Parts: sequence; C-alpha cells; structure tokens
Amino acid sequence: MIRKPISRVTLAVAVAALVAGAAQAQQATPEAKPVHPGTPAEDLMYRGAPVPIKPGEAPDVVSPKAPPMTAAEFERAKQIYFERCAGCHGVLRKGATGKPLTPDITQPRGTEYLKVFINFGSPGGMPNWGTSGELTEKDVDIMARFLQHEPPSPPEYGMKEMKATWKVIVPPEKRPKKKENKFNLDNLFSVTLRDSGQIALIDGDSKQIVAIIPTGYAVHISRTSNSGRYLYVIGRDAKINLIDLWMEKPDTVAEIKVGLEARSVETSKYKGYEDRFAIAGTYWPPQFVIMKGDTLEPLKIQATRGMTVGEQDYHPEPRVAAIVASHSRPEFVVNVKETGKVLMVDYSDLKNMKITEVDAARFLHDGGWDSTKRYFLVAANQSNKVAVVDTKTNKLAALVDTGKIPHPGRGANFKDPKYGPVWATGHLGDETVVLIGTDPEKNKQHAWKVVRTLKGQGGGNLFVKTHPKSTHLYADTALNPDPKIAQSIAVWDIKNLDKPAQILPIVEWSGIKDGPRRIVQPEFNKAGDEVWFSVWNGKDQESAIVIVDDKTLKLKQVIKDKRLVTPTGKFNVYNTQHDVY
Ligand code: DHE
Repeated sequence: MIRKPISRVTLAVAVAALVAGAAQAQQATPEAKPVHPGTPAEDLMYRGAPVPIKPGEAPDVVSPKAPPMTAAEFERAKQIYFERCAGCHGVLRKGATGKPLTPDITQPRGTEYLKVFINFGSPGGMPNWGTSGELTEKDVDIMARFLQHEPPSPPEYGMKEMKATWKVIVPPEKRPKKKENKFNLDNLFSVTLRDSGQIALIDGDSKQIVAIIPTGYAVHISRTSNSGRYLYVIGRDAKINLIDLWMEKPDTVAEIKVGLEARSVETSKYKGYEDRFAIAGTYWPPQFVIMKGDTLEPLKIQATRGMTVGEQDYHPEPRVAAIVASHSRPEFVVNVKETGKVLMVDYSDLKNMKITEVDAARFLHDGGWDSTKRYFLVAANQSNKVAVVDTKTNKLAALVDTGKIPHPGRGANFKDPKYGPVWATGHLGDETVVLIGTDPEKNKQHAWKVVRTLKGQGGGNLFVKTHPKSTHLYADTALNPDPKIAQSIAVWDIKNLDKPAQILPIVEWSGIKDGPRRIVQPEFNKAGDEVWFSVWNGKDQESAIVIVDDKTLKLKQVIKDKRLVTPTGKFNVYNTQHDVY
C-alpha cells in the first residue's frame, strides 16, 4: 500500500480530533482527570522509567478488528510498550498518568491518527516519540497498530511462583545471637545504588562504605525492622533482600521475588508484633503479600483489583504505592494508586483478615506520618491533593488541596512559629512547598489546612526533609529541567519562614564537573546535625554523597568512591526505624 505523506492540515485535524475525543471521554466521567493533564516535563521524566517486564512474559493477543501484525512486530511493540509507555499508561493500558489506550478507544481512531499522536506528541504532555528521534518511523507504525489490539497481559504471580524464588540463605537459628560487628548501627545508612542493582551500607560516623550488597534490578527503597536489626530492600523487579545488620559483615539472609514489578516494602511495628511480619506491594500483579519478618516466607497474598473512588469504575491494575506500619493498631496502611483507596490491613489474624477501605483520591503515591504518628498523609498526585488518614479511627480525616502534583517522599514535620505543628510537601509540577497544619487538638483552626506556601526554586521537587533537632527545612529540585536548579538545594530557616530560601550549591561542592549531577533526597544522620545529599549522575559517570553541616549550612564532607554508582535514596537506620522526618 502506498501511503501519502501527512499534510500539516491533516496533522492539525488529527491532533485536534484526538484531543477533542479525549475531552469527550472525560466529560462522561466528571471526576476523571484530563487525558494528559498538562503533564510537566519534570513529571514525564519521573514516570518514564522502563517497566521490568520482559516482552516474552506477556503473550500476544490478536484482535480480529485491529490491523495485522507479524509475530516479530508484536515482540518489538511489547518491548517498546513496557520500556517506554507502561509507566504512564499502565501495563493493561487502562490509563494512569497517561490516557487509557484500550481498543475501544484506539480502533475508532485508526492507524494514521495514532501515528500522528505518537510522532508529534500532544500539547497536554505526550512526548513526541517520532519527531524527537526516540522511535523510528517503522516503530511508530508498529506501535500505532499494536495499540489497536487487546493489551497483552503479563502473567499472574501467586504463592507457587513466590515460593519458587524464595531462599533462606542463613536460617534464623544460624544467625548471630547478638551484634557481631562494631558498627554504630543507629547511624548506618543504606544507600540505593540504582543502576548497579546494589545497596551500599555507609557508616555514618566514619563515612566509610562497610558493605556493597547485590539486590534487585533498579533497586528502589530500604526500610528497617522495628528492632533496627533487619533491613528490607526492594528492587523494581520485585526482588526483596532481607539483610541482617548483626552479622560481622552485614549480608542477605533471605530473598524472594514477589511479582514482576514493585516499589514498596515495610515491616510490622505495632506492640507485640515487632519484626514479626514484612509486607511488599507490587505494581504487577496488582497485589500485596504479607511475609514472615525473619525469613520472608510468603503467608498471605491479597489482590487490589476493584473499583475506583469517585466514578466507581472497575480498574484491572491498581498498583500498590507507599506502605507504612501503623503504630495505633496491628495494621499496615496500604496505598493503592489507581483506585485511590487506602487499605488498613489487619495482620493480627491472617486467616480471617480484616481490611478497612478508606476512600481517598486518585492517584495515591508517597507519604509519611505527622509528628504524633497517628495521622498518615499521602499524596494523591494527579488530584493535586494530600489525603489524611486517621489510623486510630481508620477514617479519612481530610483531603487537602495542594499545589500541582504533590510529591512529599515521607514529608517533613516541624513546628511553625505561627501555626504550630505542620507537615510539609513539595511538588513536581510547581515551585511551592506547602505546610499543612497537623494538630487538630491544640491548633484546631489550622488542622488539615495549607497554612503557609513557601516559594522554592522551581518544579521538579521530589523530597523535603527536616529533623526534630534541626531548624532547617530542605527541598531538592532533582527533576527540574534547568541544571542549575536541579544541582542545588533550597533551605529555609524554620524560625523565620518569611525569609526567602537560601540556595546551597551542592554540585559545586562535590567537585564533579560532568554529567546531569542531579541532587536528590536529603537525609539526616541520627544526631540530626548532618544532612546527606546524593549527587545522582549517569551510570558511567562519577557520583558522590555530599554532607552538609546542618548548623552552619557549610560543606562538611564529600564521599566519593567508584563503587557509588548512581546513588539516589539514603535511609538512616535509626530515622527509618523510628519514622523520624
Ligand atoms: Fe520512587 C519512594 C514509586 C521513580 C526515588 N517511589 C517511592 C514510593 C513509591 C515510588 C510508590 C513509596 C514507597 C513507600 O514508601 O513504601 N518512584 C516510584 C515510581 O513509580 C516512579 C515514579 C517511576 C519508576 O519507574 O519507578 C519512581 N523514585 C523514582 C526515581 O526516579 C527516583 C528519584 C530515583 C530512583 O532511585 O529510582 C526515586 N522513590 C525514590 C526514593 C524513595 C521513593 C528515594 C523513598 C523516599 C523516602 O524518603 O522514603
């Protein structure tokens, strides 16, 4: 078939029609967000990471009404889709940050329309995959046809699959009876080495790397057990490493793969259940699993598929985002992204497991405790809200309107001189850091309201941090497109919040001259007098950790080592164990 080149007019009409069609689809569901809600570059960059599902794991699904494809083209399309599209549109294309791409929507549009969309992107935020040179003309054509077929579904992952990957390397009875090393474990840092699939354990006192431990692919976060003895590390490939910090040389004592893609892991902290259970949530399949805390033996798997809040549509792929352990009850607080629900999962009786479902808002992502550890505050990022859950009553305490795309990490707690206790979040989509009042008892008039809005350096903020002993609030801007902004940190004086932020030139202090060198995630030491920043560079480039003296805001030390490959998150054992932030 000879295809005519697409004229500018055809292109404009095609894009307009797609956008209009999308707008129509929205009107049908009043609470639904715009198809591509003006996604800022910072947000797209953040969400665009490859999904670690291999094309072969998802079988081809040929839909009779869709244009034909060869087996090789299917394979190529699945690879491109999982690597570049699934992060925004969802593995099953039901829509997440990006719009739904199911055949009922794509088939009426047809191949040419879809090609235009993929080639040129949309004003709302879809990247211009074709004209940017990221995808070839042939790939664009393959993708336009692929999207009209039913989405291939990766396999489910149940007890049998989990058990097949579960290994207890050192059984509990063969582990040390007491701490066998000389490290000050309270001040140890577990540092994510994202692209080498490892963590580094760094002694916070001597600043020496004491161990490099292999973990899952694109390792994501570390959490410590209630006692502080065990470290749980999860990779994007859903592999969990259980590391015993009491060993002479801390190392993995058990491991398991709990699905195909994951981000969150946590352990039980309620009185009487300390260190007893671990939990991990997965993006694929959409579920969570409760395990034995000291061996990772999987005990109970629970799916999260179900209805969304608001429009109450069925969602086949509600991914599990942040999980925390309640301090008020024997429960895990499980935040489900696509349904916008917070599940309070009672682990006291796994055979007759009770789950209280709290309706919050879509799409839940990350969050942290208020200073009393009664209220959990979680970003509903595409709703531009923070949901507040009361873990004592298991009820939604409030939905607070914030700036654009809140992204708190675990947030930051401190006392505002005027408004009392507050919790802070920054935003991916704008330059603000908002302070939300958190004391419904003594400062009722300010509780669950934005009491102050600080102006930071720009959008692309990922993490804010302070410490009970500090009088400073730090905010990174790691994903800001302006390198000067991405390479420095804003810091406010908590005692004088009307004063503009001071900017710390962290990259300059690191002495590293080349590469993107994004400064990411402030993390305090145990004493609360040092704050650590990652200089996150390319995989083959030099990275570092820069340590700032919190009192003077001057450079204290730079940790450089060729083993520090792409350091991102850092987790101080004591602060993580006790939820200090
Ligand atoms: Fe994260 C936490 C998901 C990209 C660094 N990240 C989290 C949590 C979730 C999540 C659900 C909360 C876990 C919890 O508390 O139980 N992150 C995702 C994504 O889906 C996303 C957007 C895209 C992806 O493909 O993974 C993503 N995250 C990133 C990054 O690109 C970051 C900046 C660098 C990296 O290491 O990959 C990154 N995420 C982090 C860090 C935390 C985190 C450091 C923990 C922060 C904390 O202080 O607790």
